Amino acid sequence: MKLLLLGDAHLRMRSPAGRIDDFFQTQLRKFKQVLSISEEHDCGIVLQVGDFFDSPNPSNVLLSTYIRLLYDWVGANPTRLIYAVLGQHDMYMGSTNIDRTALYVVESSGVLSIIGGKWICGGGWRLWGASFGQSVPDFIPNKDTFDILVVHAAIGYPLFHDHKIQSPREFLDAYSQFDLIVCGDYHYPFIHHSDDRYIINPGALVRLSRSKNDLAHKPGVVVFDTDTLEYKQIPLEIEPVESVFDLTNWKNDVQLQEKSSLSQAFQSAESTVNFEHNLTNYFVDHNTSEEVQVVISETMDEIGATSSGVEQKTGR
Ligand SMILES: [Mn+2]
Repeated sequence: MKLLLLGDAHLRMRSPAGRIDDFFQTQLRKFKQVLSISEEHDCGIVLQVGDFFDSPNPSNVLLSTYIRLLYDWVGANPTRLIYAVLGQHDMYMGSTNIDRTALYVVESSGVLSIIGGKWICGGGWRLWGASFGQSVPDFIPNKDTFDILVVHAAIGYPLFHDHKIQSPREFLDAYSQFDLIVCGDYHYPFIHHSDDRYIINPGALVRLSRSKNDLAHKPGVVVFDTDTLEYKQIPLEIEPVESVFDLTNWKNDVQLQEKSSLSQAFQSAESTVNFEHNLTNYFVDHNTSEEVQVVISETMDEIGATSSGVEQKTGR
C-alpha cells in the first residue's frame, strides 16, 4: 500500500505577516499539487498530521473550497480517503471537544476521516491516531500487521536555545509497537529509522513566517510504500522566498528577526499551556466579578472550549 504523507497544512484565508503573494491561492495551488502527486504515485490514502486548518473556525469560503476539492478527488475514485488527526490549531484552545471544529465539519462531509485511539483496519495494516494532547494508543504488537501511528506532538530537533523537544529517535524507541510513525506540529521535515521502523515528518505545506527556519524550508510531501518500506520525498513547486515574502530590510533588521523567532518560540510554548487553568488564575489575580466569569465560561461552553461537557468525539 502506498501512502502520501502530508504535514501541517495551516489552511487559512488571510496571509500571514510578511507574505506578499495571494496566500489563499498559493495554498490552494499547493494542495492541488499534493492531490496530483497522490494520483501520480497511486496513493489511495493520504495521511495528514494535524493543523489541517490554521484555526478551528475558518471562514465558510475556505471550508467549502476544501470540501469541494476533496469531494472531487474522492468522487473520482471512491476508495480514496484522507485520514487526519487534530493539531492544536484545529482545536478550541486545546479542547478535545471536536464536534464544533471545522475539521469535524470536513469529516461530516465524508471526504476525510479523523483517526482516534481505536484503529482503523485495512488488509494487513492498522492505522492509529493521537491528536494534539492525546496519549498514544498502547497495544500488544502484532507482527502480522503493519501498524501506523499519526500523531501531532512536539517531536523534532531544537530550534532555539533551550528548546525542549523530544527527538525523533527517542519517540521511535518509546513507541515500539508501531512500524511507521508519521508526525506533525514541528514544521520541518525529517526521516529517521531504526532497522525497519520509521518516523517521518513530511514538513509543513507552507512557509508561514520570516523566521530563519521558515525561509530555508522547502515544502514537500513523502510517499511511503508499506510493502517495500521504500519512501520518496517529493518537493512541491514553490516560488523563491523573495517573491512571496517582503524581505525589505529584513537581513539588517535584527528586531524583526527576533520578533519572528520569539513568535516561533511562543507557538511552541503555547502547546503546553492550559488555557482554562490560566484563565482561572487570572480571575483570582484580578478579582474578576462573578458576572463576568459566568459570561466567559458560558461562551467557552458554547464554542466547545472547555475540557468537560460534550463527549469527546475522537477515538472512534
Ligand atoms: Mn503547526
